[in-house]
Amino acid sequence: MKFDKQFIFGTATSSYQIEGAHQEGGRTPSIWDEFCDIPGKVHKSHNGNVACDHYHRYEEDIQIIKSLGVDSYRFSIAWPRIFPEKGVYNPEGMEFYRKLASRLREEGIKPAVTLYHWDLPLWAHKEGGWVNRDSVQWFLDYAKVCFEELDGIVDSWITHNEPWCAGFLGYHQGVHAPGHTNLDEAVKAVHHMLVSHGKAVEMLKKDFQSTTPIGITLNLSPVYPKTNSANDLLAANNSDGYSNRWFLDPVFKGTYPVDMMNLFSKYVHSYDFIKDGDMETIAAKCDFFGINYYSRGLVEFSAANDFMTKGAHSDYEKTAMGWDIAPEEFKDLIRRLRAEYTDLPIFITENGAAYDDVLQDGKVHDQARINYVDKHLQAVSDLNEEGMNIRGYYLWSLMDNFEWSFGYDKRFGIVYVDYETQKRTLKDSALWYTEVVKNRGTVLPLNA
Ligand code: PNW
Repeated sequence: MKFDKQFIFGTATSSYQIEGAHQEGGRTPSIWDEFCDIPGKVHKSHNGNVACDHYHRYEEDIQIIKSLGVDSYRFSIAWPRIFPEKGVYNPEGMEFYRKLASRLREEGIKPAVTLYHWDLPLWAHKEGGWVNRDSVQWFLDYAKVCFEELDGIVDSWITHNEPWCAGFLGYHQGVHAPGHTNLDEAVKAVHHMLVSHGKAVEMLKKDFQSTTPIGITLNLSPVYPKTNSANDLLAANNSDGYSNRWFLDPVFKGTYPVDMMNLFSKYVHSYDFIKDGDMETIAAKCDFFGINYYSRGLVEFSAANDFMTKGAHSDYEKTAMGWDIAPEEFKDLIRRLRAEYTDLPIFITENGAAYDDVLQDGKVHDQARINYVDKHLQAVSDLNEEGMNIRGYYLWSLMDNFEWSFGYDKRFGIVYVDYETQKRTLKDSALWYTEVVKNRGTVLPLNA
């Protein structure tokens, strides 16, 4: 694999997953703080109260990022640090991100900043959260102060991370905060997230006259039918509609997919939450497109489910999440995006794998993670040879962290975190990634 000098190598994290300091600097709870307290929702009732204590250890963490030699670091801002109460701006919360972004820049690392990585302030949730259309304005108020205070020291903005997870896992499947199971709510929540995305893009460009690149990150998973039966093909089409097209179509074509609107209408009573001009807003032109890729879907028809189709068993090798390792399908996905949706520069804003890592004698031999990342980077390199214009790759994650409903049970980091002592240890994958970045792709054998 080979990458040119301009290619951006990075690592990624998000606020709730690493920061801790849940009651410091004026922060109030988010929906995740509350969700973690609901019995049975999060593995062993883990929460983000301390997490990786990054809020206090960010200087040390920046030194680790620097030692990796990466070009960029992707992190997210915790909205409840910025607006702890409705309409109340908290400059102390902003100070943390100003210090973080400035220190990164001093070390030559480009900050790529996500505004919404799922930690909705609890005050907003109490007023209906994303289901309430007012959430669009709340988000814009929040985005505005972030742009005012940080545009200029941030290298790129990402409005939303994975509205599929925030919307469908949160309001439809109930496995993420706020834990609701109502499709009618979920499509409204998604719609308001997407409108807030489009309006934030317009604000940065028109009101701020800023040239900082801005985009959105979607998690996409190409879906395949278990067999070529008509039923399985239908199941795959519907699952693709639920996971991918419900987001890609509005963002790039300014429409929701009609087949899915019809399917959803069993649960969605009316679409009149879509106001005049909304679809044009959602399709506001961005500067890049962010993709988080982990795995493919393999589905089979089940009479009980029309679009949340049944995951089929596959004989693919899997990560500790049980997710198929599927780099070829990643290539299919990118080729399809180029053919059907967009020529925008693409950034892989997340890719990585969880494994059951063991720390022994100060080392973690995570060859399986190296293999995973190696295969996917090879795919990126191949895709660029085909002219697919992928401009960067952010490995998820910089360090082990709070993996949402799996708590601290699943480790995605290339840096191992001992949650008792907060000691960080570079895994073999971190040492390997450092070499890849340094050599712009040439893989050296690792004498681990
Ligand atoms: C992403 N799924 O989440 C998030 O952006 C990260 O915060 C997270 O830690 C990472 O991937 C690893 O999971 C996802 O169920 C969560 O398909 C769930 C799914 C996909 C992505």
